[in-house]
This record gives sequence, C-alpha cells and structure tokens, in this order.
Amino acid sequence: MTHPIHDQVRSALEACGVTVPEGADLHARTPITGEQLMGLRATTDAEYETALTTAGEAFTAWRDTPAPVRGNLVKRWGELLTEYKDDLAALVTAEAGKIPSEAAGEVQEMIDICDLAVGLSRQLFGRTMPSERPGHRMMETWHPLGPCGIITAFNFPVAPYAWNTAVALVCGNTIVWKPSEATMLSALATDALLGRAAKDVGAPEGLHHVVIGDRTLGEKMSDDERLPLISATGSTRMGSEVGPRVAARFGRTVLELGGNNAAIVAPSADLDLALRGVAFAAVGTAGQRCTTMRRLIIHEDIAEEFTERLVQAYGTLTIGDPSTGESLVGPLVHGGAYEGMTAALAAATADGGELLCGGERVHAEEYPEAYYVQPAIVRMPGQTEIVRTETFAPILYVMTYRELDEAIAMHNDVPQGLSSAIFTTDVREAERFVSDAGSDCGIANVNIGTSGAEIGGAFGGEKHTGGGRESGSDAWRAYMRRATNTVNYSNELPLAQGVEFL
Ligand code: UN1
Repeated sequence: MTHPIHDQVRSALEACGVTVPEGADLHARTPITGEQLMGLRATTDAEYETALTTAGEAFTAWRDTPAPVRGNLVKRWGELLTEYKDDLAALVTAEAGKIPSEAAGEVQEMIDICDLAVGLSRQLFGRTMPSERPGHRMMETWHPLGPCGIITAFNFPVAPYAWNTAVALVCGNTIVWKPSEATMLSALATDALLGRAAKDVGAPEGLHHVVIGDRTLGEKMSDDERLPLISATGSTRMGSEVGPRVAARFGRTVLELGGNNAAIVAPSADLDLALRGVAFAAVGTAGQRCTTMRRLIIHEDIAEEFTERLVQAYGTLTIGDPSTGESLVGPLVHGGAYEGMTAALAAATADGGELLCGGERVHAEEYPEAYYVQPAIVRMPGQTEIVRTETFAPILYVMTYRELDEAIAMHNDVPQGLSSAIFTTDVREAERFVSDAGSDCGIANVNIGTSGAEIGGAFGGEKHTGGGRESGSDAWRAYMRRATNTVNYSNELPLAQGVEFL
C-alpha cells in the first residue's frame, strides 16, 4: 500500500497550481518513508540565463513602482499563503518530515512576515542630518539593490525564503531562489502562490524565479555579478564557500549559518517551565533547527534532579510518522544525518561522556529507508571538540557549572553564535546574561528556549553563524543600498571643512 503522503503531495501541488518540471536529474523524496515522490528536471543553463535576464528587466519596472504599491503584492501573497496554509504545510511535512503543528507554524511565519513587510512598505525610513554649510540639506535615501539570490536549507524549506522575499520585494528587488534539493516541491508551491499574487495585483512579470539544482548552482549564483546580494541559509561549510565567492566580486551577503545553541539553567529557575522550554528546543523538528538547543549548562546543585526529569520527559516522546499527527518527533532528513548522529555520540562517549538516553534508531523494520531516532542526552565532563561542533540531530550535551560567569564563559566558548537562553528568576543573572558581558549570540532569551523566534526581531547570529540578520527590526536595510544626499539650495558654493578653492 502506498503511503497517503504521496496523494497529499499531489493534491497540495495541484491546489497551489504547480506544474512540476518532471525529469530525472533530481528526486523529491520524503524522509517519512524514505521513498521518492517524483523526479525533477534541473534548471538548464539557458533557463538560468533567462531567469537572470528577466529578473534584471523586471527590476527596472519594479524599482519605479512606489514602495506602498509594491506592498500590495506582498499583501496578496500573504492572503494566498493563508488560504493555502494546509497545502503548504502538507508539503513541508512531506519533504522536511515536520509534525503538522510545526509545519503549520513555519507557514505562519511566512504569513507574519508578509504582514510586517506590508507595513514596512510605508516605513523605509531614511534620516536627515544638519549640514555644516548654510543653505544645504543632508539626507539619506534607501534604494533597491537589484535581483537578490536566495539560497535556503531543507530544515526550514519556506520560512527563511519568505523572510528574505517579502522584505526584499517591498524594498524594490527581484528574486532568484535556489531551494534545497530536499525540498523542491515546497519551493515550487510557494513560488506558484507568489506568481498568482503577482498576476492578481498586476505586478511586472519576471519578479521571482525558482532555480533547481545542486550546490554547483549555488556556486554559480555566488559568482554571478548580476546578483548584488546573496542571502544564504544553511551550514557553516556552505557559508564558508558562498561568503568568499561573493566577497571576491564585492557582492553583499546575508549569511544565516550553523548554531550551537545553549541554555544556562540557574538554581533559581522555575524548573517546570525550564523543562518544557529545554525539551521543545532540544527535540522539536527532531533537532534539525538551526536554533535547536544542543548544550545545557546547568548549576551543579540542581543538575541531577533536572537531568533525571529531562530523561523521564524524553521517555514520553512519541517518535514516528509525522503525517499522522500523533508524533512529536519526526524523522531525520536522511541516512547521512543518522550517521552523523551516531558518529557524534561515539565521539562524545570516547571523550568521557555518559549517554543518559537515546541514540537508537526506531521504526527501521517498517521504514528501512527512513531514519527515526530516539533523541539523546549525554552528560559531558566538559566542552570537548564534539560539543563545540554542530551535529544536525537531536543530541543534548549536559555540562555543569558553579559560578554564573563560568557558565557564560563556557556558553560563549564555541565557534557559533546564533541563539541562547538563560532560565532564572534572579533579575541580576538575567540582566547579566543579556548584557555586554553576557551571551555573545544574535539571540539571547530569558526563560524561553533557544528556538521558535518571532519574525518581528532581527534573526541571525555572530561568529561562524555568519553575522547576517533577516526578518524583522531593521534587517530590511541589508536589501537596500544607502545614498547620502547633500542638496544646496543657496546661491553660494561653500565647501565643507572650510576649504577655499577658486
Ligand atoms: C532555521 O532553523 O533555519 O527560531 C530557522 C526558530 C524559527 C526559525 C528557524 N523561527 O526556530
């Protein structure tokens, strides 16, 4: 009997109006069973050229469209995303293996960023500043960049794309998107809805393109001078290839790369709340979020009790087919991820770690090509090399501390700097954690876990996380170029700095 996910995928694609470029270059597959869903044809060189040319042509029309009018496109897209939320979520479940609630949450992030971007379309503020010269005015104005290249990862097939796209579009840019090879169908559906929105509001043709291919296509985009910005979400390894390539041609990047996110649990913490916060962040999306909690730094006085309770909570997790709506933990993306998890656990135990629970593969008989695992907790004697490495699987390393500053130092002593949290009811500890001397991450939370950020804030992190910021706050500025304008409305020509000439 074929798994119902095959029919769900077909009907979701049909509902969203997708024509899949069928072929045999790449294969859409589902990690739920490990089966193939359909074969796809990769974007040809000629198609890539057409995409880049039309994205360039559309840009000249789009930048002349007033920003609030550009907002209408994103508003309509948000409406369609709301209407087809279940279909898109079904595709995300099929391709990324997310449980329905998390898949719907991902689509909700798209809808939310559309709302934000519509408002933003009337708020692309520049400043004015006093000129030192009489009869002069200084101001800054913000202008679109051009076609923006967006590269996204399998674990969030659609939300980071939407953070980039909704904002980049209202800023006046056009879009060329290369999704992960693991989640091409979700991408095609998302793009089809944007196409419908563009038609509905009469936006210029050629504003947005999906290109399909492997990493060589990402390299080609990184080298392409016609893409002034590359915004890439994925591993630090990927970023270390994209970053220098784009920099070599003086292009701009927004990099959102790996995390190695930790929570500090202090003795004053509300432990019931902390338990839930840690469990969701460590286990949600089967440990495959860039914001997944991978390290727990817990005060030695409460370590034993808290860890015991956490192990118990892990024992109640339902692991299995996410499409049934009955599991909390879906599959890993593929066998390579499982091997990575096994190798990390072996390295951790070789370093003196004690495996407290998890690590076993489950449902292997039913689904030999799918990789479901029991999330693992490992007590570590210290932060060894494997703890400092991001393994994209549900492994939580537990370390203890005595003094808060020691915990913060341990917290920051990893190459990555995406998300972080402290659980405490002591205001001094909480404030220290979010102060200059505290967490060095782009996201620092108090009494919530490391994952599940809202779109209103700027999203991204420091160090090997890449430094980029996407989504809310003033992240829009990355998608625009700034011009400083000095306007002389006098009849004189005084020079700045008192310089005399002619
Ligand atoms: C990612 O894993 O690439 O904060 C993005 C979160 C989500 C986004 C994660 N809002 O967990």
